[in-house]
Amino acid sequence: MTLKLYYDLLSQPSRALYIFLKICDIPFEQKIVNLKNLEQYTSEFEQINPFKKIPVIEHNDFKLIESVGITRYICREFKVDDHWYPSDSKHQAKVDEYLEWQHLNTRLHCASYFLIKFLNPLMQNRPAKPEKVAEFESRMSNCLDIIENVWLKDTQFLIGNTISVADIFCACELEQPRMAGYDPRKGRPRLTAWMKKTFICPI
Ligand SMILES: N[C@@H](CCC(=O)N[C@@H](CS)C(=O)NCC(=O)O)C(=O)O
Repeated sequence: MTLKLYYDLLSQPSRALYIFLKICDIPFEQKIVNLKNLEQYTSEFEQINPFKKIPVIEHNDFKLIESVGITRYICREFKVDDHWYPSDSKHQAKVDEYLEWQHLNTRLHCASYFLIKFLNPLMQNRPAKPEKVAEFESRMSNCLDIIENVWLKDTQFLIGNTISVADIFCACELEQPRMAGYDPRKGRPRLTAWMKKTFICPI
């Protein structure tokens, strides 16, 4: 049984899966799809994912896109320590709650800020418009406040006091604003403590 991961470490959901597979000691073949070289648009890759996005896995003849769905599949098919994606129905549902929420929150807002502030100006060779940056920063900041005040209100990790895949997904998204010069820790003590634990990941 071979598992292939199509990825590029520039991509946050790719990074989340890459880290998860490594941390769980699950062997996989690395298939880099270089986004900078637009390899996601080649006809060869279009056969693998008609939506031209990464990550994708191939497990023998079985192909799967969408990082969250892939994560759940990996947890069913491979030996993964329970705390990453708990088998207890209610505990698992809480991890799923974050994984569903993050698409239109952490992921959307951190990625949009990164695009407006950093990537678009770099690609288009012209400075970002300050009012646009401020607008996207404010949306992202509201979302980070929700992580601080709701998700991390009384717990050390996003779901309870043990690390789960939710923390890996969140950490990978929070690297985007950091690369664009925004420090999510400022004024957020719970997020700061969580980042210290999650980014080093002592398990
Ligand atoms: N919902 C998808 C998102 C996948 C996605 O947006 N991938 C981006 C990289 S982060 C991509 O491949 N972009 C290439 C493009 O749009 O050209 C998932 O979680 O897997």
